[in-house]
Amino acid sequence: MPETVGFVVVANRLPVDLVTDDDGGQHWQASPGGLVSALAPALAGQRAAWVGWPGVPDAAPEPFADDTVGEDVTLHAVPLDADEIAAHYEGAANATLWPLYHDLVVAPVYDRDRWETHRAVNRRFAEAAAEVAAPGATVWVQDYQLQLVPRMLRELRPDLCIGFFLHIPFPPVELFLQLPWRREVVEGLLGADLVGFHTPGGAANFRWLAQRLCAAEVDDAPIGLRRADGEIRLDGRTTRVGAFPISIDSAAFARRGADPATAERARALRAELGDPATVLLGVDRLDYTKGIEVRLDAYGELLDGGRLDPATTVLVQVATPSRERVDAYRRTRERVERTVGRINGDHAGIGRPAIHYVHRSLPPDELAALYLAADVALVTPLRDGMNLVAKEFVATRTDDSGDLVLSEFTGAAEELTAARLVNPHDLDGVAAAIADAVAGLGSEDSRRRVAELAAQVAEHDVARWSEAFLTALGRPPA
Ligand code: ADQ
Repeated sequence: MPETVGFVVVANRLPVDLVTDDDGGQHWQASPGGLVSALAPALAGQRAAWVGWPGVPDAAPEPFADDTVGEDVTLHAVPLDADEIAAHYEGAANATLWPLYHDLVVAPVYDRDRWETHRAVNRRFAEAAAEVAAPGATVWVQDYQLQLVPRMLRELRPDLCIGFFLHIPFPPVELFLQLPWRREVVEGLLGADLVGFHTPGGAANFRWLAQRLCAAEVDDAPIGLRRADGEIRLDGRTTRVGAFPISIDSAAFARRGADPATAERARALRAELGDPATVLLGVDRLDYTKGIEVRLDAYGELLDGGRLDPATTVLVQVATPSRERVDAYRRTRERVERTVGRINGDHAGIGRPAIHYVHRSLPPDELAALYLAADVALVTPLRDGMNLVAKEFVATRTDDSGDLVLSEFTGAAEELTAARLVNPHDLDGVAAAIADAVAGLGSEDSRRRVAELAAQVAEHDVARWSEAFLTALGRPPA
């Protein structure tokens, strides 16, 4: 039996992935995504466990520790075989729930066999968590891949204090009702003591569904949570529901931004780009929800119409490879790359692209230098739970320069109201916002707004997010 601990994180992925080298050897490497930095403050200074999948088929190492999260956190691998990865991760999670929760940007696939496997995998995660949690422990379950875990875990271990946080949007009720397993998901989440969303709208949708699908009793009265939304009572238990907008380690980004080495690298990057007057920047996982094509099309139209000059303006689009085995992602990549090719074909000079497209992940220092080198960040998702790139961009810039074009359909837009907010479905509006941002660079208005954005992110950092959630959950202090 593994040693039990008082605080357990359950997430689809471990903080490290098992990577196979060219010579057949294997090593652990920090896994992609921001969950490690989001949970680091909550994990610090206590014995804890992290239950998750190691990122490759059939890996089943004994519990171990890794520097990524420190030696006090034991990592417990949940093994998945290739069929389970296809049915649960690529299927139910990323071909069903992901598009359903992101406004049906592509059509969700409703496949009964895949859901069956999804359920079995959720049970395996619940069993692994039940095994490492000490009596009365706090267990924090993360995200859309594991929505069935809270109830399964509650049945195994009624003594636990269970929290759940959804990192993606919780959809409008009309869309959610399409899901053949809608009641199972709502009941799954209601196994938690506290369910957190990025926005009050997500929490409100969930409460409505609990009432309608499970005949739960719902109480609107504020209950003392920060931006609380209420309580749901079902079968003699109470689940609290609230909005907890996630953030970043704002001070770490500001420190990197203020580091002379970052400024030096930013100058070098601009020089490598040909010292253009204006640098526009997009940074995303290559995902159809991120609206990469929206900003490319808007930029293309601005060049076509002569409103931006390709001789003095460049767009840098960094797109991390993501979910490349899922069809819709392969098609998105093809479309993005075709559009980049077309715009460069129409507008690039020899050796002087209008768009620099980078299809890989960048190390943190390089990303910070890009945030500094750019003038205007373009964050145009069709739907996004929060969007950390918008926050990272403003946190890195410590001199109030630059501007942020931000989709209204991100969680971030509810907090970063001083950004240039756009409807990503309105191409004219997006193009106008980009043109206005470029024309207004250095103006009193843009400096005031960027200062306001930076102050918002500095104050509401990720430590505050986890603290607010765990306090509302009632976790005993570490
Ligand atoms: P994601 O959809 O992955 O997260 P986002 O919030 O933007 O989206 O986070 C992406 C992270 O990856 C950022 O920290 C960014 O710096 C990093 N990143 C992106 N491209 C990169 C690149 N090329 N190189 C290096 N790093 C790169 C999900 C939800 C979001 C929610 C987060 C957190 O979809 O809405 O904000 O979880 O809850």
